[in-house]
Amino acid sequence: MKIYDFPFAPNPRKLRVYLGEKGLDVPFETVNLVHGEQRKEPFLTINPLGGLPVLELDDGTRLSESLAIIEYFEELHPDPPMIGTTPLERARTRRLERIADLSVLGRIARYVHNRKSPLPGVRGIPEVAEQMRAELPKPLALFDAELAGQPFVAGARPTIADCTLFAGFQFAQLGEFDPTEGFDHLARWYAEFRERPSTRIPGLEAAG
Ligand SMILES: N[C@@H](CCC(=O)N[C@@H](CS)C(=O)NCC(=O)O)C(=O)O
Repeated sequence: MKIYDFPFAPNPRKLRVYLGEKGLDVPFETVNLVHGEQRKEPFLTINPLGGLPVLELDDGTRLSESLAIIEYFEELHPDPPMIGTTPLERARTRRLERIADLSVLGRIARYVHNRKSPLPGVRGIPEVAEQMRAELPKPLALFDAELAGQPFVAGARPTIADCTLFAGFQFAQLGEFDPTEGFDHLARWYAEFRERPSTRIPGLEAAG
């Protein structure tokens, strides 16, 4: 088993943090997105959509989509639970993870790529960047309110919602802005979460 990965990109990062929290050790094979390796063979045979991460099983089966890969591991390794334990807890965790992905990570990614993309050949549209940035405070306020009364995004322990939100915030560094600015509870959570061993990228001193 291995994971095609580029550790600085948000969707692979989300999966890395998840695996770290679970204590699962899966080998990574780097596909350098900045060099455009995702847009040519052999990677296009691995994932015709040209996106990372991709999980490859020992029998050659391949699975793309970060959340599908996470749910696959979660079903194989339910402890510690990262999507809650009761139907309501699981629904609430998934709700927050979806908001973190679609309304925070996705917008931060579109902001970065439309402002000054690290990917080759991406021509940004400044108006789209500004629109993405303008749409961020509303979901960030939602997470700030959640974190006012609990240590992690979905409650007392880390879940997939923390992994996704963290990956989004890390990518904001490329956009040279701090998404926690003005949100005290989010700032507290981010400062604490980035100290967790799961956020470290081996070979780099700290999460950065
Ligand atoms: N929805 C997919 C998104 C996959 C994706 O687009 N990944 C980005 C990295 S965060 C990528 O590989 N981009 C390369 C490109 O657009 O050329 C997932 O969650 O895995």
